[in-house]
Amino acid sequence: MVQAEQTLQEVLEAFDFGAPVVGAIRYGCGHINDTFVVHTQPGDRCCRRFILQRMSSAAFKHPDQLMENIIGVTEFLGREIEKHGGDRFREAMEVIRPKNGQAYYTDSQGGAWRLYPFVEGTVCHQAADTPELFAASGRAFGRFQQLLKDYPADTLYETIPRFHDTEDRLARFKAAVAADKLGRARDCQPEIDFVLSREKDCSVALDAMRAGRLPLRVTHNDTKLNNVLMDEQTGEGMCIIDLDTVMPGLVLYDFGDSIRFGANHCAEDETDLSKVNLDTDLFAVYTKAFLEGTGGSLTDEEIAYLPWGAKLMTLECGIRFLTDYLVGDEYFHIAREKHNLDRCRTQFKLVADMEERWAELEAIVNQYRQ
Ligand code: ADP
Ligand code: GN1
Ligand code: MG
Repeated sequence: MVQAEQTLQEVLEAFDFGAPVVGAIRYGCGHINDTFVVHTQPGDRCCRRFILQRMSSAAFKHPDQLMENIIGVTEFLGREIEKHGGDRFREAMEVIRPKNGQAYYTDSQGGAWRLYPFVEGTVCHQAADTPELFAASGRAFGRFQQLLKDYPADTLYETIPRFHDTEDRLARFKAAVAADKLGRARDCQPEIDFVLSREKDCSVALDAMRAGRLPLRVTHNDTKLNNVLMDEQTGEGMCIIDLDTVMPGLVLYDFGDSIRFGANHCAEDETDLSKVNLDTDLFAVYTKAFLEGTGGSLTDEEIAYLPWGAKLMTLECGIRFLTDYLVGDEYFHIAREKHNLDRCRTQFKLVADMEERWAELEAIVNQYRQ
């Protein structure tokens, strides 16, 4: 048996699935964790599925703190959902502990693994194929924000320090360009210049926060469309997943990251940039739905900064992809050469589109202010 298979076997034995395991295979399109779906066969009943994940050691240095956050947040969400008459086992994640009773299992190679029930009857979309779907994700992320509004933010660990600190992302990018350890900077001078000419933008949200104009809240921080499971029957947002980055943050991070990923009709790694365009109708649909989901709880300043959320999350993500390309693809999973550079280019094309249509974005946000 090769090492990877041996490790997987060891991990499967560390959990009690309540029935014989019939297989475990790679699953999903996440860029960070290694995700497997585990199939079990409980006697004469239907196959039960689980999501088994090896948490990324490149991204998360303290899996113990990460899991403490996730257990705290999922239990809190479960209680809130029950209070509102919902089904906590479909609308919130639930951590299944390994046999040793810890929050996760550490394998003999040092990998940290966690287990969740597979939320059945749901679909995970990679693109906003219809406005209704995108609106549903907006309501779900807005509601998520609402549900966590009384969560004690000071008990949350910062699982990735300075995650959406765009100034810090810029500084790390500059260091990667200066070091250029793989000689890759020559492939991407236009992209490097794109970032350098937007240096001031990187401080806009942080300046507003430091000036006390934008409050810290508990935010998800990774609100891609594929981090919400949609109900197969109703098409509504069912369960928010990928809670690794739930931390104190600005609401514009959650709004902006959804726009970055979803308000267009292309894959994040599309190589034909003529297909990469911001869809302002989708921007409008999401803005309306997200604001509805937050239940009128945002301040006027927060709402005014939403277009900046979209631009900054897109610029920052492009900077992160480009930095990872320059340092040798250490963080984001890649499937081909220059994958991170391709991803960076789609993000910068979207930023340029947003800049061109800035007045339109502001007008849309104004229209949906409550
Ligand atoms: P990553 O951080 O790598 O993106 P995710 O936690 O988002 O990892 O999981 C990757 C994919 O696995 C998701 O996009 C989704 O398709 C699927 N997934 C994760 N958790 C569940 C779950 N509890 N039920 C069903 N599918 C899930
Ligand atoms: C990662 O984990 P996943 O695939 O949902 C990343 C996000 C990026 C995104 C780009 C923990 O999201 O910050 O915006 O890729 N998550 C982490 O697709 O770094
Ligand atoms: Mg994910």
